[in-house]
Amino acid sequence: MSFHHSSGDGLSAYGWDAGLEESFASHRSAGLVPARVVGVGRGACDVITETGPLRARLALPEALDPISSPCTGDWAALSLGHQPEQPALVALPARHGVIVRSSASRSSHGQVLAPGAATGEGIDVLSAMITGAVVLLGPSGAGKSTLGNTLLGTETLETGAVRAQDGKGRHTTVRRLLVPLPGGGVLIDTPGLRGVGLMDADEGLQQVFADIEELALGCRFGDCGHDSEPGCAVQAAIASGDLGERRLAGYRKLQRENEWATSRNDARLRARHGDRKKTITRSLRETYAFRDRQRRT
Ligand SMILES: Nc1nc2c(ncn2[C@@H]2O[C@H](COP(=O)(O)OP(=O)(O)OP(=O)(O)O)[C@@H](O)[C@H]2O)c(=O)[nH]1
Ligand SMILES: [Mg+2]
Repeated sequence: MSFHHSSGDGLSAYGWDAGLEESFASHRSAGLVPARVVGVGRGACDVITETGPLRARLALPEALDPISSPCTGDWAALSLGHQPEQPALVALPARHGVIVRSSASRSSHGQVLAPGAATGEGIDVLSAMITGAVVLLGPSGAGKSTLGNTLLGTETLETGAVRAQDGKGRHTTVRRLLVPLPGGGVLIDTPGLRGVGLMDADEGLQQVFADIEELALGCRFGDCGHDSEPGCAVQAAIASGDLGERRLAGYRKLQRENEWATSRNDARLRARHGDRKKTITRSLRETYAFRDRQRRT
């Protein structure tokens, strides 16, 4: 088996093309091979290479911005190494068309265009419209995976019935998954977020930094600040090299931003409440003044 193909044969189904090959030239000459990230786990990710699927460990430079951590759908440069060395993901070529963070929380509901995902109605039109990558976004139970399966023509993606009492989803899809579409292009199924905006970012935080949230379960204290508390599993992971310090810094930054957004929202609610009180007081004052005038006359 040779890893040195001149073009990404097995990768074309995943979107590899001449343009990408061209931009990969410097990585090629450095002995790296292209791969597409199809799933991300702790410290490793599932990738598709020209010669098939592989599990690669992450060997990205610490200097990288935390947002540059590999995500499902990313193109990556892989160092295959020598057996028994595990292939390593060493660089992430520039992303195109990335949504870093959306604040359109109010309009995010029902963004999944599901023209009868279960019945297949309108699917041919939708399929014909898809080029490149399509990402299924929306709340749990919206039918993202069902629509994905319809587009794929297979039952690849796991789906789950909504809860009987309130019709909400059960978070069936737990991680992002990339699969090639039969008519070209790729599809990324995602776990359902309750909201995509900052106001509801708690859950997003849990998903983007699932590794840290998972580590935090092992901390001695439930409210561990991952600073200098004894028995902190997050600091232990940093000490052992399992977790990068920059990733924790990125997590903290987003967490602070989220707390700020939440408190701002609370302040706005309090202010609105205050306004109402002012209005009531003013109208009461006017009522008393009116009565006083009535008495005097
Ligand atoms: N009747 C009908 N049911 C649908 C449709 N799309 C999805 N469902 C049902 O809704 C339920 C949830 O669908 P999923 O595809 O698992 O939803 P999801 O958005 O992937 O949910 P998460 O993975 O939890 O984020 C399943 O029982 C589906 O069969 C549809 O177009 N019509
Ligand atoms: Mg799903």
